[in-house]
Amino acid sequence: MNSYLKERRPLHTLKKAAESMSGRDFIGALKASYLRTGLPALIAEVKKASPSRGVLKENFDPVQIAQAYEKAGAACLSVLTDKKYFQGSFENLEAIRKAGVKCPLLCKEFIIDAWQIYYSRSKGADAILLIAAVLPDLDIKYMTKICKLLGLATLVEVHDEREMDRVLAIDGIELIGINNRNLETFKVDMSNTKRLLEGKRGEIIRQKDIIVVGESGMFTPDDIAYVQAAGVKAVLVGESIVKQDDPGKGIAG
Ligand code: IGP
Repeated sequence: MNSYLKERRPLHTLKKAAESMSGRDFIGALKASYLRTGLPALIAEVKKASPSRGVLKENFDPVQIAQAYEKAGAACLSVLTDKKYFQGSFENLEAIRKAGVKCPLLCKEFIIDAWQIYYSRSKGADAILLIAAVLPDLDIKYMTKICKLLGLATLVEVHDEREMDRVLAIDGIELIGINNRNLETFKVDMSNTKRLLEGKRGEIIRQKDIIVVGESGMFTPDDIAYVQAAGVKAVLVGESIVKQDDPGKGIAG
């Protein structure tokens, strides 16, 4: 069950709590980092476990990991809140926010209901994830509008050409994530990013000034260089850095 339902908070107080949160500029932080370094901005993921790999980190301390990422130069952080598949929690998101981490935070939750957006914001999110594979176009459009009202960024995730074309047809999309991992088979294929940014699609993305985030399965500087050459200006990395003894070192390397 969704946490916001479990808490049984009346919706008007949830709306107030969400609206009273001050946010950080997620997209601005990505752009600034890319301009400063000439390399894809890093969204470093606080991830305890995954359905394909099981537990990635024993003695998982979300605040410590977030602080190490920030110190090592991550532009933004992604915090998994989904419990069932990733052993994450909204408590982790809130704790990271309250610990004074300044990087803008992406809340990694499977959002299917607009109230989850308010809940995420009330727990400290600066951006949320919308997965094109599970949401109809109208929901993406409507939820993106709600996020704009609340000052949140939306990362709309696609995996294939069909989803990319659907999302490119929606007005107001500023950030698109291309997931290199097939969510049904868990297979990672980096050339997915390249394929989806070729030709007409790449042109539309440049025209609309959309930032593309390469997602999943990146382990080496060559992987980052590959997706950068394909046209991404940001990358979302979890497993390869969270697994290091010192997650900050994982970034530096
Ligand atoms: C990070 P990786 O392979 O570096 O740990 O991947 C991130 O891309 C991945 O966690 C992710 C994800 C998602 C998780 C991408 N899209 C949607 C949950 C839901």
